[in-house]
Amino acid sequence: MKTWKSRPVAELPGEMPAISLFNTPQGAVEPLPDEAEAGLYVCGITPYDATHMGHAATYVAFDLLNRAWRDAKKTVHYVQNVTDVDDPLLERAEQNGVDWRELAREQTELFHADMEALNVLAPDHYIGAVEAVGWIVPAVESLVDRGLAYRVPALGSEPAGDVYFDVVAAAADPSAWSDTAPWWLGQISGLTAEQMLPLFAERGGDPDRAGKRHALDPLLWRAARESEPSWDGGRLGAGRPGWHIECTVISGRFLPSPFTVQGGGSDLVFPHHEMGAGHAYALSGVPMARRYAHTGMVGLDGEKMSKSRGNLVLVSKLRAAGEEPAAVRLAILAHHYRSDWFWTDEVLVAAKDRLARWRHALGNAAEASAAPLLAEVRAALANDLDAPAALAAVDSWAESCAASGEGSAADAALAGDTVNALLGVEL
Ligand code: 5CA
Ligand code: ZN
Repeated sequence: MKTWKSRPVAELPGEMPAISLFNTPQGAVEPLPDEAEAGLYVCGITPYDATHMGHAATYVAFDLLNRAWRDAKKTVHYVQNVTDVDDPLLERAEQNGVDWRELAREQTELFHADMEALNVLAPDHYIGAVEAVGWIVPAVESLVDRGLAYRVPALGSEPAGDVYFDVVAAAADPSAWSDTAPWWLGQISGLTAEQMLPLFAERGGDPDRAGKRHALDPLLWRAARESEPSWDGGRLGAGRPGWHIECTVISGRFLPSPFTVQGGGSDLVFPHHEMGAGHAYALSGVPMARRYAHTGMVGLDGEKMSKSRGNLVLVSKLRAAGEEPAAVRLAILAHHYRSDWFWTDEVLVAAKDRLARWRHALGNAAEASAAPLLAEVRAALANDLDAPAALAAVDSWAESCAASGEGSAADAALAGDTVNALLGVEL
C-alpha cells in the first residue's frame, strides 16, 4: 500500500553511542544488538478515529528509534501494518452507515497526512491486512496441518470453520524447538493465565467461545458469515484473518526472523504481541523479534484515550485549529515514551513556548555550543530514548545562547540539524 512521504534528514558529524532500549519480556533496559541492519515492526492503526494523540505518541516514539538508528549509520528496515479489516472497523462502519472499505481508506489517508505533518519517517513497507490475506492463508493452513491450530465445528449460531491457534500444542510442539528459546504462553507479557483471561476478553479475544480447546486460544481465521466481508481461504474455506496472525505474517514476509524490535503501545503486550510471538515461533521455529518495546498510554481527563471511550484529541483537529505540528510533536516528546500521561491544553501551551525559545536561541547561538549539545542529545536518546532529557539539554543550550548574545551561524546550523534530525522537530 502507498505510504506517506518522509522529509529529508540531515547527516550529523560524529558518532551516535550504542543504543539501549527497555525490553518488555526482560523488564529491563538492554543494549540493542549492534548490527549493520536493523528491523523494526510497529503495529499500525485500525483505521477509524485516527489519528488520536495516543497513536501519535506511539509512532513518534518509534520514530525516535528509527532516527537514532539512522544516526548510528544502520540500515533500517521499517514495516508497519494497517488493520484494514477487523471487527471494530466493521462495527464502526455499520454504525456510521458507511462502506467499511471507504472508512478504512479515508482514515488511512488522514493518518498519513498526520504522520507527514508530525515529521514521522515513513515505513519502507506499509501493508494492509486485506493485502496480506493471500499470505496469511497458507500460514494458517500449515499450522492446521501441523496440529498447532484446529477448526471448530458448527455450534449454535456459529458456522463451522473458525480456526484457532492451540496455545498448549504450540508451546509444547517438539518439532518447533530449536537452540533458541521456544515460545510459551507468558513469554512476552510475563502474565499468569489468571491475569491473561480478563485482558483477553477485553482486547478482542473470546474466552467463552464454545468448542475451543483452551479459553485463551486466539482466532486465526474467521469463517465467512453473511454480511461480513470474506476472501478465498483455500483449504480453510472462505473467511477473513484473525488479528495476531496478520502482524505475524506481514512482519515475517518483510523482515528477517528474528527481527530487531517489535513495537506498539502497552495495550498490545497481551494478547497481541504474546500471541503474535507464538504464531511466529510456530511458523518459523525461531523467535519473532529480539526485543519487544511498548509505549505508555496517553489519556484524557483521567482515562486512557481510546476510540471505544470516545475521549479523543485528534491531530487533524489541532492542525485544522491552526496548531503547528512541530509543537504537537514537542508536546509528545516532553513525556518519556514508557510513561502513561494525560494530554491537556497546558501541555501544548508549554510546547509552543519551548519551540519559540529554541527558535529564538538560533539567532544567538553561542560559539562552540552546538557540538556539546549534539553529544548530550545523542546520549539521552541512546539511553532508552529519553526524550525529556534531550529536551532539557536543548532547553539549557537555548538559555545559555540567550545569555551569550553571540550569533554563530555554524552553531545555529548544527543545533538546528541536531533538533531536526534526532528529535524530528524543525526549528
Ligand atoms: N491495528 C492494531 C495493531 S495491529 C491497533 O492496535 N490499532 S489501534 O488503532 O488501536 O492503535 C494503533 C497504535 O497506537 C497501536 O500501536 C496501539 O498500541 C497504540 N495506541 C492506541 N491507543 C493508545 C493510547 N491511548 N496511547 C498510546 N498508544 C496508543
Ligand atoms: Zn499488530
